[in-house]
Amino acid sequence: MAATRDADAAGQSDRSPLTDTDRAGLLEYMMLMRAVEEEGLRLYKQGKVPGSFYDGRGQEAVCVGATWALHGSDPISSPLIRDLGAHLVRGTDLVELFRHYMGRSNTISRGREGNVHFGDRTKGIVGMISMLPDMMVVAVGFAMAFRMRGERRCALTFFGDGATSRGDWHEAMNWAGIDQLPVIFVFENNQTAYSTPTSRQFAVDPVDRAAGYGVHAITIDGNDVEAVFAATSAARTRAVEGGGPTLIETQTMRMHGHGAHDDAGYMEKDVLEKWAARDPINSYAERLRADRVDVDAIQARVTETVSEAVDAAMTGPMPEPSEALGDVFCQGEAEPIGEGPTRWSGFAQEVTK
Ligand SMILES: Cc1ncc(C[n+]2csc(CCOP(=O)(O)OP(=O)(O)O)c2C)c(N)n1
Repeated sequence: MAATRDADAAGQSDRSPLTDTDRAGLLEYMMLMRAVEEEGLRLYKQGKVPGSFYDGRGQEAVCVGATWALHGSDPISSPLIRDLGAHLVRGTDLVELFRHYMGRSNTISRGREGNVHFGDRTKGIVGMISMLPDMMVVAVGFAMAFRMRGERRCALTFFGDGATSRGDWHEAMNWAGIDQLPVIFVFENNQTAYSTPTSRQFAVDPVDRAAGYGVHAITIDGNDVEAVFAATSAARTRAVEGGGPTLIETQTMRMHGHGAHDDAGYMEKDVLEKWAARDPINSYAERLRADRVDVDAIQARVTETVSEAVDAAMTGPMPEPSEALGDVFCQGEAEPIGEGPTRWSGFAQEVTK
């Protein structure tokens, strides 16, 4: 299977199924991700967020566009530290999220961590673990289960360029290719793994490597949310119809340091300026403005929502040290993933069984 770098091969065309409501939604969720992360960084600088803070500035189009194209029953394993938008599209509560950042107890992780390593089974999201890219293999496992049970579902996983040199990456690709499983690999090529540029990471582009595993692969503009939506939507159709896995390389740029503790002094200024001019939110806002969408109203709503959530989050209590060792192991049967009333964009409305 030859790799293709042609976006049309991903099923993109002028006949986008996106409605005006979807377009406004895509912009709103990208804006929401940025506003939440800007607040998170502010709270971190005020000493209210322990540890560090990680954001995905400049990469909002990837996680928002990809998640928009999934059905609510399609699990994501797992959104990474640049992929907050996937959680937001699936309906993560903002007050809980800010409490989580601040390590408060009545929240998703009950104060055990303040990072973007959380998951929520009820939303079909498996939390990430730090060892990258272990969760890629978990996504392939989901896809295998769907195949065995005859379910029309597909799994999606995100990974960065840094992950492509690890063994798990190759194992996941190989397994998905051999069994032609319903899985989507979203490759967030943000040009650097911490301070290591891609030129020092691989001699052969992972998109070209994919062909060696029997995985269909394409490259798209990761700063164009509609391109990400279209590529993921086509990959999902292909997956649930038995066409096998797809790797989507999204070309984008990490506009901040690795985390709040990293000033990214190793990045070249002119490169960042070039990418700043292609900011995914600004460019999409401009495009929608030309279509008479009230972008300012969307931004105002986002700013107000986030500000209210931060105020409400301040009241949460801190966790009791005596509870630290609870919930380490699963008691009884694990709950099913994403089989409840998960929120999703409304796309991919197919019967799942
Ligand atoms: C196996 C493993 N080695 C090292 C790390 C530490 N680490 C966390 S994020 C990161 C950089 C990952 O780069 P990339 O996958 O390109 O994602 P990006 O941070 O650029 O979004 C590293 C080295 C890790 N989490 N797992």
